[in-house]
Amino acid sequence: MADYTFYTNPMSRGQIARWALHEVGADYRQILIDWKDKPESFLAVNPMGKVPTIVHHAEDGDRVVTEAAAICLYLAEMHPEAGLLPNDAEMADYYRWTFFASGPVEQAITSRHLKCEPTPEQEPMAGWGNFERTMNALESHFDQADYVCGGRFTMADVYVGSAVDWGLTFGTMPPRRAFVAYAERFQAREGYKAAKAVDNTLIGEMKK
Ligand SMILES: N[C@@H](CCC(=O)N[C@@H](CS)C(=O)NCC(=O)O)C(=O)O
Repeated sequence: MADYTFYTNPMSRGQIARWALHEVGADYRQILIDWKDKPESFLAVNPMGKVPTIVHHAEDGDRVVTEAAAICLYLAEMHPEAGLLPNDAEMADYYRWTFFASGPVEQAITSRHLKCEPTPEQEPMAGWGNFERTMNALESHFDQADYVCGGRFTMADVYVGSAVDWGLTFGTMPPRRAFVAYAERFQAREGYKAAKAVDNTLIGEMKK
C-alpha cells in the first residue's frame, strides 16, 4: 500500500497538495473525485466532500488531513529530509504568510469574484480588510524577499506560491512585478513541474 491516499480533481486546489506531495517525494496513490458522483468512502473521510484530502497510512493508523494549507505543512513535518521545514529564524514568516494566504488572500479573491466585497464600514470586521490592502501587504513582502522565508524555498512557498500562481493565471490577482518574479522562481522547481505535468495530463484526458 502507498503511504498516502490522495483524493483530488486535477482542476482544483488538489493541485496544491500534489505539488507538496512531489516536493517531499511522497509515495501516494490518487483517487480522482467527480463533483457529481462523490464516493461514500471519500465522504466518510471528509464530510465536507472537498479536495484536496489526504489519508496518511501511518504505522499507528490512518490520519486524515484536509485543507490545502494544512496538508502542505503536515507533509513538510512528515518528511523533514526534504528540507522544507523552517529553522527558528524562518518560523515567523513561514506561519505568518501561510496563514495570510489561506485566510486574507483567499477571502479577498473569493469575495471579489463573488462580488460581495465589504463596504468601508464593514472593513474593520472583515479579516482581509479589503482586496487592495491584502494585495499590498503580500506585495510588500515579495518586494524585499525572494521566498516566503527570505532567500530559501520552504513548504510555505508551495501554499503561498499556489495562491499567486492561481491568481496570476486566472487574473484574480494583479500581475505586479514582485508576484510575477516570485512565480518565475518557484515555477522552475522540479517538484512544481512534475506535479503540474500530472495534473495537466489529467485535464487533457478529461477534455477528450
Ligand atoms: N478550504 C479548502 C477548500 C477546498 C475546496 O473548496 N475545494 C474545492 C475544489 S477547488 C472542492 O472540493 N469543491 C467540490 C465541492 O465543494 O463539491 C482547502 O483550502 O483545501
